[in-house]
Amino acid sequence: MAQAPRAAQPIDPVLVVVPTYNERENLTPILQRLHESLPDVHALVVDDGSPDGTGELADKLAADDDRVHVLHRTEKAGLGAAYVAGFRWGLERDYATIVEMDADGSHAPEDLPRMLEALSDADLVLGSRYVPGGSVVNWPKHRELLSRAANLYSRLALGMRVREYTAGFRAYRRAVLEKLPLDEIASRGYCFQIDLAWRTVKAGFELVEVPITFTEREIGQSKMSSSIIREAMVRVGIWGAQHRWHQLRRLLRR
Ligand SMILES: Nc1nc2c(ncn2[C@@H]2O[C@H](COP(=O)(O)OP(=O)(O)O)[C@@H](O)[C@H]2O)c(=O)[nH]1
Ligand SMILES: [Mg+2]
Repeated sequence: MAQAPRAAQPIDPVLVVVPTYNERENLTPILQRLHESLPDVHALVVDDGSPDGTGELADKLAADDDRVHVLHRTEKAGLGAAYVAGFRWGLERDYATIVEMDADGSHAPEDLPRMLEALSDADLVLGSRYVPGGSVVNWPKHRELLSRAANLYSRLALGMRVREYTAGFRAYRRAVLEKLPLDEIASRGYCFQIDLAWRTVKAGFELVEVPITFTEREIGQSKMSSSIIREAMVRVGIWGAQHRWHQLRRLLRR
């Protein structure tokens, strides 16, 4: 059966997947803000056995609120694996849109209605810091430099017209996640975001970026590490080399 045109496909119901590792202090306020901003959306907390009790807190919040769900995983396996598990959970149910959002308050739920509106003309909406109107608040200079470098590197390697490949606040139409081979996604750390943006565009879906304000966390610790950076550099380098090789072969065949 032919797919209905995008505009005819529903955006609701919406599931917001929130991965957590040691975010006990941040979880209640972020879910509260989410539901103040969008009362009808559901949230799925994907906790990797946080030692600080985030998972138990999530269970309590879920017991009191039908809009909150929890997926417990036994060990810290990286952001990518947590999101893939969350996406599968959403796809097994009837959600039309699946959102990625951090638990630490860096992604403002108040920006989400605008992002969802932009889905009427797109299949994937990225909340971007680096498009006009986007901004960063309280981010240490070294983190901004690292992020800018990662995005420049990704642009040089992959050549897509995307300003923020690494955006971690984003909304997917269900059709995108149904089509992408979730089983094959091996990216564990933050290069998961680059991986999915790249696969989405290669699969022929429409990606748009809308400006957001990113505010560095006030409570808890970042899980960024040198192994996460190394993983991204190696994987993006390989994808870039493969992409350029295919381009060259196409050119030579002409
Ligand atoms: N479930 C799960 N969540 C994670 C993992 N690593 C990071 N997160 C969550 O992903 C979000 C972004 O991580 P964060 O450490 O704030 O990254 P930063 O903003 O780049 O410094 C937060 O909600 C974290 O709790 C992980 O291995 N498993
Ligand atoms: Mg953070």
